[in-house]
Amino acid sequence: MNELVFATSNPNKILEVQTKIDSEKFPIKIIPVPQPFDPVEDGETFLENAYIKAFEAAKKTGRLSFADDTGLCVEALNGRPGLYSARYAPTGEEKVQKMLSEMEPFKTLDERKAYFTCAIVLVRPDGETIFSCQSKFEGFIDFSPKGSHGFGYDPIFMVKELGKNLAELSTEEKNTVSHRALALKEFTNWLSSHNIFEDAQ
Ligand code: ITT
Repeated sequence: MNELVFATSNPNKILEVQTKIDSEKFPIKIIPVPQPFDPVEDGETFLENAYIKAFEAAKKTGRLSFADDTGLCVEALNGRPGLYSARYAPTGEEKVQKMLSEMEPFKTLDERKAYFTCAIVLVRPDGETIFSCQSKFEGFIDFSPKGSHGFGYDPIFMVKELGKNLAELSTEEKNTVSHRALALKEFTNWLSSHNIFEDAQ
């Protein structure tokens, strides 16, 4: 089976991506990049940061590699934490608590609009980008955390259509709606119509 290296140090992302690829029976084997893997993400956009991670993994392994760069953008906070979502606070729990206290002044759901964005970039070892896309998944910042699945900001990200927060969804359920699932869908659609394995690696 053809293989792609996934440039991440986040095991939750590996689980979500693996589960999505398996559920679609998509004929690609995902190989997590060998750890430790911690490139400096100093890009000015999500796409630039995804490229930095993917290229670093492609150089390290000599193989086609992809990365996902994700952020939570909150309307009332002028789009913060956005590109700085990983550095907002050290742990998932602390991120959630800090966000809840920053959002304290905003008392109605309408004032608590937010979205996750997920950029995916696929890079060859010579540094050429062969695919990129970016998704947007809209929701609201809840007034308190709910659920125990997922990671990061999932306990406070409310999906209005489902009446649930992301952390209340199983990996399979999160994969039917999330920012990562939307971007992955675009990625696998593109992969099905392009034979990148013939001469790319
Ligand atoms: P890699 O860069 O190694 O892939 P990361 O966790 O640092 O792992 P990102 O920079 O893409 O990944 O994500 C920034 C932060 O956003 C991350 O630390 C999480 O706290 C949060 N995050 C990312 N994806 C998320 C998701 O699906 N649900 C909730 N929070 C998420």
